[in-house]
Amino acid sequence: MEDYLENTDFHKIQEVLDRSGKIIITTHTNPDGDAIGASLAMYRYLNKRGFCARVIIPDLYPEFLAWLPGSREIMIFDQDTDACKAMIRESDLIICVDFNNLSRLNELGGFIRSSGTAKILIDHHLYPSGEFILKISFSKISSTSEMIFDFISKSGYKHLLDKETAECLYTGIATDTGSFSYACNYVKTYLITAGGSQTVQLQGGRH
Ligand SMILES: [Mn+2]
Repeated sequence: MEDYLENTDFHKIQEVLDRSGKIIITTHTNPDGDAIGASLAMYRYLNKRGFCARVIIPDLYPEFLAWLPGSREIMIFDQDTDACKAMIRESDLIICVDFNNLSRLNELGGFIRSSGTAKILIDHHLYPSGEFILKISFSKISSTSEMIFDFISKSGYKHLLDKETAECLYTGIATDTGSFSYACNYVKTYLITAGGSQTVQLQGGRH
């Protein structure tokens, strides 16, 4: 697979991150395994790097995702609206994962849109909206979770990928590929999910 991150705002996002402290990660309503897996993996990564990151989502995730490491620390906008709003007001940066338009977040999307905080996108759906100042948008990939793996690796922090982060990413990739039945035509997807962060080459070939 091409190093698609070079064709995105990847490097500019590194600069914005370096100037940020409090970071919100968010995803779409009725979140699936990729939405929650990608959010929690990013959450673990950023906190390990010393940022103060929180995940805020519009509504509750399904119970079968409650086992994912960090799920209990997710803030639910529907249930805890005032605290979520305060967090967003205080944040320096909002990272939007696994959706392409803030309208997918209902009331939370409206609040984020009207907030002055910079919004960046990491997502694999076509036709991202213009609401994000910087974007990593790439549709020829299994999942946002695979993109988060690539993002962390290319940032030079692959060593921060622990077992819990791998569980989040695996869940996301397995969800969006129907347990590896579609959208997974590249060897790299399998290498990542085989768990060998040491064995993964960023340049995988088609199988
Ligand atoms: Mn997805």
